[in-house]
Amino acid sequence: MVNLTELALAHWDDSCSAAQQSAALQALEDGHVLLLPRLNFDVQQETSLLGEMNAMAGKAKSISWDATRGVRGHGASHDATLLAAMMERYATQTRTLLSNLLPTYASQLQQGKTSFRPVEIAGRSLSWRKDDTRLHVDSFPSSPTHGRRILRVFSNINQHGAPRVWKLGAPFTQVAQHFLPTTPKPSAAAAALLRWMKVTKTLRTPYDHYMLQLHDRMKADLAYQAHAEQYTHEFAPGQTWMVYTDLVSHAALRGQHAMEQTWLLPVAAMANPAKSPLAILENQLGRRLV
Ligand SMILES: O=C(O)CCC(=O)C(=O)O
Ligand SMILES: [Fe+2]
Repeated sequence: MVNLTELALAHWDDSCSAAQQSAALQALEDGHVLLLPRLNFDVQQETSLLGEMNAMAGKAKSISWDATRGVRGHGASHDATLLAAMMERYATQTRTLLSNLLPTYASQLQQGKTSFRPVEIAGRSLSWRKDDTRLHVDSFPSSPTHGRRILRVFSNINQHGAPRVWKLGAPFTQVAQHFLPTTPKPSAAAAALLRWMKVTKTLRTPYDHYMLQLHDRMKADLAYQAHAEQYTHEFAPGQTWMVYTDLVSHAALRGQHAMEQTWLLPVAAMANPAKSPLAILENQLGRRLV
């Protein structure tokens, strides 16, 4: 059984009932994917980009944008102004959606990167660590979160009817139980060195160490990939979904043309912080991690 919760919102600025708000909050914190099957990200102004980007197949897996650094990862020939406008519109619309749907989070959400994913996933050749067709939980090697949650919003903007096909895997408590016993302990000296060498933007806390280890160990373990509990789900074009990708084991198998917005949330802003990866790992390891 795939853990999916559906809400029938049709516009990014729809107001939400208290019942919808609490259903959304609970679903996300419980590790469900919150599916908004009628919420489409309109790319009419930028359809030219979608065609042009076909030519990029095999290159960067995503083009990213944030307000301070602008567009990154696009080829010189691509229209950075049009790309930036599309990305900024996606960031703004997801912010509006979250403020209506998750009002208790709204003031605490920190905006992360926006990405546009122009390349077909299937057949891409990437190192195992970057290969998102393998089940994993998200952890960013150079951007430690210090325990903050990674909440991501995705929209399938494929114009040719192609679904975005995901796998969803075992609950986080099981993932942690499976991998923690063989995971090496973090080293404060190694973390300081990584910071000094600017490999990480801030100090890699023990929490970030364990999350990165889980990400890597899941992806590297082919027996785990083959035998772990997993379900396939297809997100149709025109659909939007959001999920805590630090908690939910996921993989993206097929699909082309998607938008994604990352939001970070302090654990204290959750309705139930005990459901965070931080609390689950601290509980299993019997120590503080941040
Ligand atoms: O591109 C996607 O659909 C999801 C890929 C993924 O796992 C990720 O971005 O963390
Ligand atoms: Fe991921």
